[in-house]
Formats: sequence, C-alpha cells, structure tokens
Amino acid sequence: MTYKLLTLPVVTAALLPAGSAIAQQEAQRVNIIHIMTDDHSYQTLSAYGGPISKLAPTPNLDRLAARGMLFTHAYVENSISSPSRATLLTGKYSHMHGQIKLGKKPAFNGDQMTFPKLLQEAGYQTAIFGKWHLWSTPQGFDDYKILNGQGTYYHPEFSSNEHPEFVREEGYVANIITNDAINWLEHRDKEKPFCLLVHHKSVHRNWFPELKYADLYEDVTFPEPETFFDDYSTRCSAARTQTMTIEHEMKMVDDCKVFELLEDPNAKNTFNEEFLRMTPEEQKQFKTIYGPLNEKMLAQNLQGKDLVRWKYQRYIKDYVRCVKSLDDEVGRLLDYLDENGLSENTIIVYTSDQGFYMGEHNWFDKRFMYEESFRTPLIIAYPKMIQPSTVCDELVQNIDFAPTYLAMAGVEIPEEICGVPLTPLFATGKAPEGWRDELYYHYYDYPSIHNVRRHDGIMTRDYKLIHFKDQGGGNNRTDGPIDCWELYDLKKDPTEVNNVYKDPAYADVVADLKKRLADKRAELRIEESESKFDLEAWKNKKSK
Ligand code: SGN
Ligand code: CA
Repeated sequence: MTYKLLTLPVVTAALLPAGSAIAQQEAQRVNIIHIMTDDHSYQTLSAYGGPISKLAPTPNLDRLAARGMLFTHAYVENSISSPSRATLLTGKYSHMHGQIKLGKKPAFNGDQMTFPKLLQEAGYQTAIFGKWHLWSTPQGFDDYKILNGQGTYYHPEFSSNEHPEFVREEGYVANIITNDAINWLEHRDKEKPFCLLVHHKSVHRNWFPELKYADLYEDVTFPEPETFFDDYSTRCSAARTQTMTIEHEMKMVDDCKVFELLEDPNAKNTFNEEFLRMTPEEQKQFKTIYGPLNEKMLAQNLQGKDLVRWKYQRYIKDYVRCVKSLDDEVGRLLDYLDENGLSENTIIVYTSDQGFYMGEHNWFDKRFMYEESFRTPLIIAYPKMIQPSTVCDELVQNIDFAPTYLAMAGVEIPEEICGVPLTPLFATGKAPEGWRDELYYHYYDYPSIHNVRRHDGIMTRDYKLIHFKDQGGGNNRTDGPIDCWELYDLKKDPTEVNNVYKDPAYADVVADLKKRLADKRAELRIEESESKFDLEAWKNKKSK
C-alpha cells in the first residue's frame, strides 16, 4: 500500500530551489552521523537544564548542543523501541512500516524502502553499530554490527555482516559501540560521503553502570519530581492499571541491585543476566561497591514511602551513571571527528528512541503520550547551516529524520514518506510559514509488559487530547474494555495532572481537537490498518 502523505506541502516545495542551501550541499556531499541512545530522557541531558541533570551533567552532549541546535519540542510517534527504529529508517508512522509494537507479530519487513538504502544507492557508504531491535537482517548498510535484542551492558553479543552468528565480546557496551564506529570511520573509503548510525544500548533498564562510575553521585540526593506521589485521580483508568511504578514494579534485585535478597545466587533474572556475565574480578568490585550500601539500607528496614524514596535514589543514580559513560563515549566520537577534520562537513544528530520517566507520576519506562515519554532529546550540529548554541521550539517528530537526511544528501524524498526535512529550521530555529501545528501519536503494545493501554491522540502547542481504547484482558487481568478520553491544558498544567476533558469550559477545545484527531486518523488511514488484537491468543499464553 502506498501513501501520498506530505503533511507540509508548502515547506517541502520550498525546500529545493536552485541555489538553495541544499542544492549547494549536493556539490560537496554532507556526511551524516545519527547517534541514537536507548531510553535517554531529556531530563538527564544537562543542556536542557533540568534539576537532575544539574547534579549529573553531560558535558559532551552539552558541547554538541553548544555547536548546534537544541530542540525543545522533539517527539516520537510511538514511544517504544522497535517501532521508533523502523520510523527512523522509513520516515513513516508505525502502522505504515508495520512494526507497531515490540515483538515479531506484526514485524517490520526489511525489504521496504529505507533512507539508508536510498543513500547507499546514491553513492553513500552506510553502516550501523549497536542496537537494531528489528526482526530482519539489516539492509541498506555496507557494514553492520548489531546487538542481540536488547543487548547487555557487560560483554555483549554482536552479529555482523562479516560474522552473522552472535558472539560475545569483552568490554562495556557503550565503549565497544564507539570503538566500532571510530574503527569504521578510520577504514572507510575516504573518497565517498558516509552515513553512520551509532545506536547505543545505554541507558536501557536495568541500568548497569561501568564499574569506574558505580559509586559516582553516591553522596548526592536527587530531587524527586513534583508528581512523584501522583494519585492519578483525574485520569482514565489507564494511569492506574499500568505496571511501571517505582513503588510496585521496580524490583529490589533486578532493578535496584540489592543482590543480598536473592535466595538462589544463580537465579535466572535480569540482575543475573548482567551480573553473571561479569568476570570474577568485576563481580568482586561490584559487590564491594554495592554490598555496603545495600547492607546499610537493609539494616534500616525501610517501609512505605521511605522505601519508595530509597528505590528512586538508587534508580536515578544508576541511570545517570550509565548516562555518564554514554556522554564520555559521545565525547570520544566528537573528538575523533574534530581531530580528523570531519566536524565541518558532517551533520551530527543526537537523539533517543523515546523519552523516559524519571519518577514523574512515580513511573519509570515510557509508552504513554504524556510529555516525558512522548518527547525525546534532540540536538543537531552542522556548522554550515546551523549557528552555535541555537534553540528550536518548533514541533518536530521522529518521522522527520529520514527526509532530513535525504534532503541533506540531495536525494529525492519518496512521496510515501510522512515526515518533512528539518532543514528549513536550521537557519534560525524558527519555522517557515506552513510548519505543522499538531502532532499525531499512537501506541499499540498492549497487552504487554507494563500494561499500558492502547491509545492515540493529538497534541497542539496548547493542548493534548488522548483517547484510550482497547478490549482489555492485559496482564492486569481485571482490565475491562476501555474507551476514555483525557484533555490537558499544557500551558496551565505542564505536568499533566489535571484532566479537563469533562470540564464544560473546555467543550470547544474538545470538539475542535476531536475533529482534528478524526481528520488525522482518516488522513493516515489508521482505522483500516490497525491490526486486530488477538485476546484469545494472549489469554492462552498467560494461562500456560
Ligand atoms: C524490557 C524491559 C521493559 C521495557 C522493554 C522495552 N524490561 O522488556 O521495562 O519496557 O524492554 O524497552 S527488562 O526488565 O527486561 O529490562 S524498549 O526500549 O526496547 O522499548
Ligand atoms: Ca527504548
């Protein structure tokens, strides 16, 4: 099925006049580096200035922001890994590229159009290193070396075009991926332009830091978010039936690393998936650092909110320790580019596959259309078109990466692509006439871990309308069918705690946004493409 969906015809048509910045770029073809991390929240990237990041800064990412443009309103179209990765490659919404959720059914068909394939055809050298998280062999890359599924922090397994079998490699994951990227740059054909995707595993659950950082920030107390003890009182039931709270679902052993609570030291769990991969010396060091801290906490016999607060501190500390390694590794790549004269003619993009909750609403994980997971960090540096230390507040989305890269390379953008090039924003950060004033979001991965109900919605600069709708039957077996709406007044209620959908004062806003959502769903053919949720298959699986 092909879609003719150019949501911003004015901007797109205005993009390629002869003599324009892009036409000039075609003469000296720009290199592309897309650095995408996993679950990295904008709250922990210090260029954004959030309170956690002030205590745990990211100097190298800030250095990239100081060279380029920081996007404050960058969003994904589906806040979960595999769909987001397929969206990056195709410039399409999830239901169009086929990877609407995690898992293999339905899965992204690797034979479809992707921007790396088009760049490769246009003479680019292409490569991807790190997390792939799709169920097909990478296509459109001269070289690839990818992690096994989510990968591990310690001594991960990789499959490459040269060695398709997964093999263990010694080292810490962020370091290995950066080595691979630099090594590839070093040995590339220097006569050709390149497009390199560096896809880190960091900072995905369960946040195993590099040992040199395992006690970093130990003496810091990180501030709790305002909504840490949210009671979800104004919302649809979805916010109450999710299973991603720090209080209930963050695990003491697997997530918080209180290994003393393990009855069987060889138990199969996500703690041991990392810990037992470590060398005996690493295990010893790990226990030397975490052991006394855990003992101290256990001796206090914490209960109730005190325990939740302790878990929060352990979570944030391990998370920002992983961010620290990531920041170092981005710095190492930037150094390489500087030292090899590549920083001028390379567009360097830093983003994440989606955002993440740092305790807002008492959550970790993502998936919801609320700000912290819908939004994602984004920095773009390209000195030929972007002034240093600029900020862009316009609405951009991960459907825009593919067309941006194609436009930069002077390659024609296929009509089926839904996003638009971000290049018109580069000069000043201000949008030209006709730029989008709304974003569509959809989420399908239910029933699934964390039990977030299916929903979609529309966000404008002032409001967010969310529609939760599915048949129920998820991992919280009491879930019945849901068909429920939420509206947030983003200017008055930026933390999204006050659902005003039923407030008569917002009746006009609701009517307008419902129409806009219906129009968007019709334009994108959402209804006809939504895959059927197989309740019986799920129930059978659960009862085994
Ligand atoms: C794992 C995590 C989940 C996470 C998904 C998807 N559990 O299942 O918490 O939501 O990955 O993450 S874990 O205990 O195994 O870490 S995603 O980034 O790939 O979308
Ligand atoms: Ca992710």
